[in-house]
Amino acid sequence: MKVQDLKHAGLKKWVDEAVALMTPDSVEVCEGGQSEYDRMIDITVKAGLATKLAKKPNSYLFRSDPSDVARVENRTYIASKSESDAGPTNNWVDPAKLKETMTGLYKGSMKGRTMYVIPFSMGPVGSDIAKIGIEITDSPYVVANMHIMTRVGTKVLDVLGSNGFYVPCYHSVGKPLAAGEKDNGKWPCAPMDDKYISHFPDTREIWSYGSGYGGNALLGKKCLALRIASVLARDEGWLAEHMLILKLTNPSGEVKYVTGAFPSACGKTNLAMLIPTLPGWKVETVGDDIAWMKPGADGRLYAINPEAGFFGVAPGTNNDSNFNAMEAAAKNTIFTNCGLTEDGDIWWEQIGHGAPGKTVIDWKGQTKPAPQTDKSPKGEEIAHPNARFTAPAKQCPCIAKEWEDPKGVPISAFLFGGRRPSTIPLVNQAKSWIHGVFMGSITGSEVTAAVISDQVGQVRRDPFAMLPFCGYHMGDYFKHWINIGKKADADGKADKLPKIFFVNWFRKDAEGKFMWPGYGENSRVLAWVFDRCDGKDNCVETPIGNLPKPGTIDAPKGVSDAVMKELCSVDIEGWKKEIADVRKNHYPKFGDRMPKELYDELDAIEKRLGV
Ligand code: GTP
Ligand code: SPV
Ligand code: MN
Repeated sequence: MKVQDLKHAGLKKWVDEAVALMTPDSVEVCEGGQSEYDRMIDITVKAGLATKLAKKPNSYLFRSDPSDVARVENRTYIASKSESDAGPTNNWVDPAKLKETMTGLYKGSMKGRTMYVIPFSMGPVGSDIAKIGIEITDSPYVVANMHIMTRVGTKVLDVLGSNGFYVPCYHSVGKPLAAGEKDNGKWPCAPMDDKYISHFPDTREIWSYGSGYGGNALLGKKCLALRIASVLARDEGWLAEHMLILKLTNPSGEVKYVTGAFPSACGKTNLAMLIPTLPGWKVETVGDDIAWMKPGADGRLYAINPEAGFFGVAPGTNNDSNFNAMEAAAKNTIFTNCGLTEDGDIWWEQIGHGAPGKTVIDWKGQTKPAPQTDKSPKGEEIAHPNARFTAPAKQCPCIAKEWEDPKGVPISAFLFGGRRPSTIPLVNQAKSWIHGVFMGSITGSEVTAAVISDQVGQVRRDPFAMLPFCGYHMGDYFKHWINIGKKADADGKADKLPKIFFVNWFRKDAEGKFMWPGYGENSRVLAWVFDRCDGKDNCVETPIGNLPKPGTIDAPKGVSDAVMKELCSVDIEGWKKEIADVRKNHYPKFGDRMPKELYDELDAIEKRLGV
């Protein structure tokens, strides 16, 4: 479709301005559909950027530039009008200044390339909860990924009409081509210091430059569905969260919907697609990364998955740990930074087997001896630790039938968690909504390879798993959560809100081994949560919250009763240290925007712990 055929006058003007600034060789409005997807892939194959996989139908492998393998938090900006609105956890630059700098970078940045204008819907097209974005990009890789991750095309323009609201999103890889120059197999991107992932919350705009990687370039995902949507949610009274959504059915056929907020690469996709080891239980997937939730007339929170695909972590995924993800990614899938086997298949660490043949090509394009097992020494991985698959959600064998229901699904429980080698128990139920908000606010986790950072492996506070994704002041975000509880109270519907739990699959023993087997065995915790929501007598009250009564979670094979006891008890000394750190280093960061209610919770837990 041509730009002059756009019916929305504001949109047409915005595209014309972008064309004048970025000077692409040609412009194309994406219509969606298989032939457009195939054409995008074909362009990348011809440019030497993608390899067709002989072993997986209609699937392709891309290798990015080594500098462009994950989100870049220190190049990510929340450019609100006032610095204080961005808060202490976001990078801030004056929006006018940032636009000036980036306009300089965008000038001529699409020379030698085609500009694609992608109309996309986050959420089912036309749903009341859905939001429309328009992404301008010079990357056919981005167009193809957006086709899988969002709903793209003319049908979105039809809903937008001639004056509808959309979030304008600029994206350029920042690598113009000189006359006759081609990518020639080299992933286009800009040097690190020229990369910018910028958000303008007051005007609801996104400007991304210099990176082609997922979270930096597929702008519907973290940029729109979390950073901008969190601001819309604050203003409109709903929640935009970094949460999976799952449907849990017990052996009697009763259903509850549960969400889980864990930081990047901490197990959302795996929990969302879990195959229970507990007989008779069933888990189905509604979403694996992002949840948008609105209060219904009945006082319950209804969640939709705004995405249409999975952008999942490849390493660690195998037929035992996540069979459903392997199936989802068995065809029509884009792989990024995985290894390539001699027979034309992907390979990664912990895929469950060594690589066939004599050699593999690693994520940097180097030929290496084929690994005999599925492990590689640290630093010598064949797949990048943040290698990803982009797979259509509808291909997932355990996708819930209601996953595209525009009304959303009513949530019974929120799980918060992270990678904590010590202190934090396997599962712990908050005593109340406000206690749950307190627990969400102090969440900590080891930093993973999902972000380019020298902190990888260190524990950092990641409140609500939203540290890199909250588009405004985190103190105000805590207040927003408190207000959801207050409003429910005022309406006499507090009992309709989800119950809040804290989980930790990542406790380690003295030898550094995981004490809990995780994956399918996490169903034991889900079952306990399910029963807790029904008020079953399966918990004991402790100073930190409600923990499982001994015997109410059966130990999985290989886990001794002593280990089970350790996982489900309160480490008083560890908690005293934890709380002291919150008091000294965490809460003071938020200054006078830190809600008093959470300081009251801090006082109360100190008292219970005997501080
Ligand atoms: P993002 O897509 O970055 O938001 O990640 P995510 O939260 O969806 O994480 P994902 O489920 O992809 O898991 C990340 C890594 O953690 C993978 O290597 C998994 O194999 C591993 N993992 C997931 N669940 C568990 C678990 O229960 N125990 C252990 N030990 N590892 C897990
Ligand atoms: C994450 O980092 O939380 C992801 C991958 O889900 S990305 O799309 O890059 O944000
Ligand atoms: Mn994520």
